[in-house]
Order: sequence, then C-alpha cells, then structure tokens
Amino acid sequence: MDSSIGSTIFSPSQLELHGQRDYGFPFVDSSFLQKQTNIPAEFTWPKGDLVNSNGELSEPLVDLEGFFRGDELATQQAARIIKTACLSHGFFQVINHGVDSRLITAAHDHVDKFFKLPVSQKLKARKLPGKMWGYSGAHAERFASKLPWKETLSFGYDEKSLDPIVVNFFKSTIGNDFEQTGLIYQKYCEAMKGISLAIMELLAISLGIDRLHYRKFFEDGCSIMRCNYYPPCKEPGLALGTGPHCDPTSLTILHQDQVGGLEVFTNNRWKTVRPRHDALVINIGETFMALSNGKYKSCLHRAVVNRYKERKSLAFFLCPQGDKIVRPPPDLPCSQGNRMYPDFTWSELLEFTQKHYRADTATLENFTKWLKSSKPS
Ligand SMILES: O=C(O)CCC(=O)C(=O)O
Repeated sequence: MDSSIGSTIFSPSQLELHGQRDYGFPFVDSSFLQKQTNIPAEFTWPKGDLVNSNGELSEPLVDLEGFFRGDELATQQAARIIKTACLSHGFFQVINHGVDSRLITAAHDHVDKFFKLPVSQKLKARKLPGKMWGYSGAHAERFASKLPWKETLSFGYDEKSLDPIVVNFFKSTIGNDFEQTGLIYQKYCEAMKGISLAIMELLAISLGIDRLHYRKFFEDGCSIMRCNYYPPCKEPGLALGTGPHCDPTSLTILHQDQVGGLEVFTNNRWKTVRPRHDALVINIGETFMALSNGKYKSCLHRAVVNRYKERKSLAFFLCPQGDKIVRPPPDLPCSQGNRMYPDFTWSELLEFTQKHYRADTATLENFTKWLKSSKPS
C-alpha cells in the first residue's frame, strides 16, 4: 500500500528549471521527462516491479462479427472463448468490433495534438487534487515516489447526458480550438460504450445467467476515458510507464499503438501483449470480478517504456452508476450463501482508490477490509 499521497520531492532547481512552481505541485510533462539523461529518483521503481517480460501472452482473439449479426452459434462460440480467458487472466482481444479504424487513428492523432502543446496550455485542463478528470503529469500531484513515466488526460463519458459532455470538457478547459478533438473523443467514447455493453452481454452468456443482466446494470453508468502518452526514456530498465496494478473499474477497452508496452502478469511471469491496429484489448476489472463473485479474474498489468519511441494508448473504463450496489446476480451458479466480497457501491471503491489507496495487486482485498472497518455491520 502506498500512503505517500502528498508532497513531492523534486528539488527547487528542477522545478524552477521547468517553471511550474505556481501550481502548488511540481508539473512534470514529457518535455521535462525527455530531457532527463539520468532519471530522477522519484521515477525509479523497485527491482521487483521491473522484472523483464518473458514471451507473449497467448490471449484469445474474439471475432465479434457473428454476435453483432445475431448469429447464435457464433455468439456461443465467442462466449466460450471469453470464458476461458476470464477464468485464467481476464485478458482477450476483439476484432470485427465495428469501430471505424479512421476514428481510432483520429483519436491517436488528437493525443499527439494535445500532448504536444506547451505545458502552460495543457495545464488549463489540469486535474485538481481529488478530481477524476483532467490532465496529469506523472501523477506527481498524488504521489511522491514510483512516479509513472507518462502524462495522462482523463475525462468522463455519460451516455444519458443530453449535453455532449466530452466536447464541453475540451471547450471549457483548453478552448474552442479543441472542439474537434472533443467531437472525436465523444464519438470514440460512444463507440466504446457500445462495445462494452456488447461484451457485458457475452460475459453474461458465458456465465450462464440472464444475458441482459450486466448490460442493464451498466447502461446508465458514467465511464472514464484516459489518453496515455509515454515519452521515450533514456533508462527504460529503471522506469515504468504505468506501474503494476489491477483496474478497479469493471471492464477496460484499450487500444495501443504499434510501439507496444502493455504487459500482463500471469503464471508468475510478465507477458507482453502484441499490438494489433485492428483489435481492442479487453480486460476484466475488480468491480466485475466482484460482480462475478470472484469467478472472472482481474489481472495485474503494467506498461513499460521505450528508449527511442514515444507510445500512446487509449483506455476506456466502464463503470456502473456510482450508487448501484455491486453484488453478483441471483442466478449466478454457486453465488448463493458463498459470497467472496461484501456489497459495495462503485462510489465507495472509487473513493478508496482516490483517497486512501494506490491501486495495486491487492486493491479489492484491502478495499473489503477498509469497507468492513468503516461500516461495521
Ligand atoms: O498503456 C497501457 O498499455 C496500459 C494503461 C493502463 O493500464 C491504464 O491506463 O490503467
């Protein structure tokens, strides 16, 4: 557990050099990171987290074409493949997902457009302490050590909203010049939400429960979209782009560029996930693990950095509405009387990971303990 939320320890000279002391916390963007020949101590990770990967993950490739066409045999086949992956590590890739590859390319191009702005511009969208949305450099506003070698831009997506909330986020923070960026991400999020709900249907089929149960559960939730930008790193063997963690959310849909860097910890080894432009990488998060009563696994993963190349990834995190009770469906075989986790709400888990705990391999376990101690029955 990392309880180091609070002050950061860059020397005044480093910060002065970067000219960002007015914001109350040091600001670390990629132009600062790329200049570092010897990476600052705050960015070095313990040896145990840096163990090299050993081969590729053999995650299944699931073709969604038949499911979208309403072909029952193809749907059952897709659900079977998903089940096998989720019982072991919870990662698979989907193809023929129906998202226009031009939209994916545009979403990556607009990551460049945003992250290549001068830091003073990016800071207009800065993430304030305790908030979920905004621009963040190395999470230096939250943590003092094991800083990730990256910048991120996060925002929310709510299908129910009558306003185009993604477009409004870009316009109200960075300005009207970013309306087009907002429109692209609004469309991208709409597409990701659609695929998430389709996968929820397949997950329900694979677990043998009412096929619409999870789809309905997630339909009205507000999800989180995050653009990750990893600058090149002169000492890639000491740093990590994203540290080892399990996603506290329910389902993640990731599109990574061709550089590669996503790794998954399974059978005691780190395995690389091969980038495919035509595929989306799906993984189960902790909230879905609880919704499946621990049957489907949320797996530890990380992103490594590259000595020569910048890397980009787009992550969409499906979440239920904050006040919905997370509990396995009544028709889930074996769930009666044998609960792995107590009832909780997504807001409670989110608060835990934002205020009390840095997501890692034991988030759900420690959240359960925290919940029991803060809400004695
Ligand atoms: O960039 C990647 O490949 C992984 C990103 C990730 O795990 C995250 O944003 O939570």
